[in-house]
Amino acid sequence: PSFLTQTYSERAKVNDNACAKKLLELMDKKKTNLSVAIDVTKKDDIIRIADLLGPYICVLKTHIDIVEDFDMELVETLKQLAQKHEFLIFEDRKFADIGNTVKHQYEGGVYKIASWSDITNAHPIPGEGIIKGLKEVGLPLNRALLLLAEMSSKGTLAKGQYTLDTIEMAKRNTDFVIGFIGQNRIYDNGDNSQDFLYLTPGVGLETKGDSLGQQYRTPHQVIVESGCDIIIVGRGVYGAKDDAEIKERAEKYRKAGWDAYLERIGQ
Ligand code: BMP
Repeated sequence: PSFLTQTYSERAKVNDNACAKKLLELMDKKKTNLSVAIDVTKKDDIIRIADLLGPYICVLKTHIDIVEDFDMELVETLKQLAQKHEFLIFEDRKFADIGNTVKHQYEGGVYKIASWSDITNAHPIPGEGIIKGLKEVGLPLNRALLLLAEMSSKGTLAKGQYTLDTIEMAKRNTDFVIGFIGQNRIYDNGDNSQDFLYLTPGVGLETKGDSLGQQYRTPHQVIVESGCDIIIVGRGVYGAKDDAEIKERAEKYRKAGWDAYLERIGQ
């Protein structure tokens, strides 16, 4: 059967990537396919929101280079919160350089991403060397990679043959690549040979987009119509007026995403 109609826990059993397995298991346990993008710029705000949202999310998505007062204590705290609430950390770094350069960017520099982020992502634009470089750092640490197969923004060049070639690249690197950032479940051969996870940003219930090209779809469109697995919501959640409303919004998106998943698997 297609992975589309299987439960997250069934898929966890047959996925032999430790990181993907853990993710599918905790999604099933916590009943959530919601990832929140905490795109705020102060350390204390990230920590406060992460602790607040922990119970509602399966993945905490960061943009670590927008944090004004970054220090390693921030990522240590996020790691502790990830343990406390059982979620994975995904640094949305969008690597896009040659293998040798991304290796350094992933392992070292100011942020030492590989030391704290379970999942990161890369553009396939440089060719397969980018995966090989990241893999040298990430695999020994049991990290995993997502490839950007499509984007949510208006006019994206990631489409058509580019997207199909991205999927082929992933199929050749299944020891490290666990899935995609994308808008549609493009590859599902239905024969259980390889289960890729689809994480989808550009999700909003209230608006259709922003003034800078972002385009939003609903959790139902993403999970049921497009067959993706995890909804990524940023401003739709953290852009609330206070903590109580942030929580309310997280629960609203969690429920919408989970109900859509139940509909898809026919439960
Ligand atoms: P928001 O829901 O506030 O629009 O945020 C979306 C988040 O997802 C941002 O962190 C953005 O960098 C990321 N993102 C996206 O919007 N579209 C993509 O195609 C890929 C992304 O990583």
